[in-house]
Amino acid sequence: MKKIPDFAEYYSNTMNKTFSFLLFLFISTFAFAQKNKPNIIVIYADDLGYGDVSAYKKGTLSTPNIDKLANGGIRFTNGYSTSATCTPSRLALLTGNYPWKNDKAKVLPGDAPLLIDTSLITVPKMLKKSGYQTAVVGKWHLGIGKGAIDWNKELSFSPNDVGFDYSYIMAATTDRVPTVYIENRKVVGIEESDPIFVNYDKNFSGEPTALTNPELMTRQKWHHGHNYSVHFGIPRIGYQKGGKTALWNDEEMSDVFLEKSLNFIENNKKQPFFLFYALHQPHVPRTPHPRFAGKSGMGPRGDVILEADWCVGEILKKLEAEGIDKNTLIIFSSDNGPVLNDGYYDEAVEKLGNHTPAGGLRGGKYSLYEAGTRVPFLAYWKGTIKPQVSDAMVCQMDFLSSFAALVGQQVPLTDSQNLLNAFLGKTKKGRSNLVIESSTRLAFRSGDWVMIPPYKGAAVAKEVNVELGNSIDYQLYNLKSDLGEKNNLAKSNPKKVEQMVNDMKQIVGDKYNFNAHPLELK
Ligand code: NG6
Ligand code: CA
Repeated sequence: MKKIPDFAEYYSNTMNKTFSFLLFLFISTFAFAQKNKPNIIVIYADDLGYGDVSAYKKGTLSTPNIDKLANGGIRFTNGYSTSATCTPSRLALLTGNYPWKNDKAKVLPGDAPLLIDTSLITVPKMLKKSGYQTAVVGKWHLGIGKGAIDWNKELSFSPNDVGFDYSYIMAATTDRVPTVYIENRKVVGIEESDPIFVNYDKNFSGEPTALTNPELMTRQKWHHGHNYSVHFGIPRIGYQKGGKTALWNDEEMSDVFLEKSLNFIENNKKQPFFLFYALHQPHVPRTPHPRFAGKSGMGPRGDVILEADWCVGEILKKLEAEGIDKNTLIIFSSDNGPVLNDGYYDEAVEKLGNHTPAGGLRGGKYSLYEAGTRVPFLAYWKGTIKPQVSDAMVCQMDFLSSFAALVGQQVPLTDSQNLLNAFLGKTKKGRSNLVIESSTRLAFRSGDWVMIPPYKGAAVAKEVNVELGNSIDYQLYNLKSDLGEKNNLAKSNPKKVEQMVNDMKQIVGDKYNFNAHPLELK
């Protein structure tokens, strides 16, 4: 006869089962949540070339921490920014739209208004809908405010208005005024008794510049441009006056941005977070902390790359120490390709030695050739992404749709493609094509081919000494057999040119007069 359990036994059995079930539910929900809502960190270097990362090109510069991401995750060999300069690439990364659709998406001055329409979806806005805490730390360069800015008051139209819960940024670049940090909506350290003023057209009367007082340039001298106000012994672009208590120390910048990033991770480790860690290296002026000065043997450019690499290592250490390394997707990339002389005498050219920042690609920053936009591109997620090299064509513009797919959000139609499976290493299939941009000139990458339409202008940028991609002839290269873009096949394969022009027109629309030769903006 079946024993009838007494109440205590019945109760304890049922409770055990209920408890086990709840425990199972809790663990699986937690595991599900972790898989579907990992922390996401985008580490975004400024002007770092395809060959500057040793995992891409073993050379004279060693980047062991970035290599950890490359060797423990996916190293994309066809990873692109949309543009060969900063502002447009960042716009595309955050909004998922081709930047050349916005006529104002050019390298912005430090007092430019916010470029992102606050009604648009952005990566952080989308992630917030899935419960993420979001932050941007580092270089912004997407504008602030919406007209004349009073830097001494609360700033409107800051990163906090386009989806970031927290921001600690520089407004534009290290070589542009104002040379101050901005935390959320306030200039850090500004005092009422010494307000700061900024002007890009006209100097403030009686204020020194690099031209009137060259002796102020104790740390670096300008080579081209960069001859306006001088701060920290370095001449900049634009005029500024006052704000002495708020002005940054360039050599400490790397540590400041790292510390803010580590604090954000620390404060948000118990919930999903998105951190856009926008490194300022190796953009000019290159000012390594004394800990790194002289360490690369390549002058400041090499030194600040080592400094940036060290920062990546500190982020990895922190994630491990907090026990969230297996729950964090890290993407590492760069906003555009490399440049050596970008306006200062800093020995980047003289001390380069055998190092090849472009890693065998043609051109560099500002270029329509591959080195302008094909950049280091890594995806790392310990325990989830299997180490591999992927030749899938991926673009930073694809983060919006791909991250949305990861966290289960719907996003409006943009130019961003859902390449989540490529970013997780589950497929080597990426985009079939991509329009790349440099200073309002466009080129078209499709499959293994790239077609550069004819453009007016210098073949080589005079001061920076980079091949821009301008030619009066169409250019066509097969990147599979000719990665260095040495053999122009346009004349021998006019059918391919025609097909690519037609495909490009489908995307670009009537922005260009394709009947003009060279091409003209309409
Ligand atoms: C150029 C600057 C260059 C750099 C670049 C923007 C001069 C002569 N050159 O105009 O130094 O600041 O703009 O770089 O001023 S980016 O990476 O932010 O796009
Ligand atoms: Ca840049």
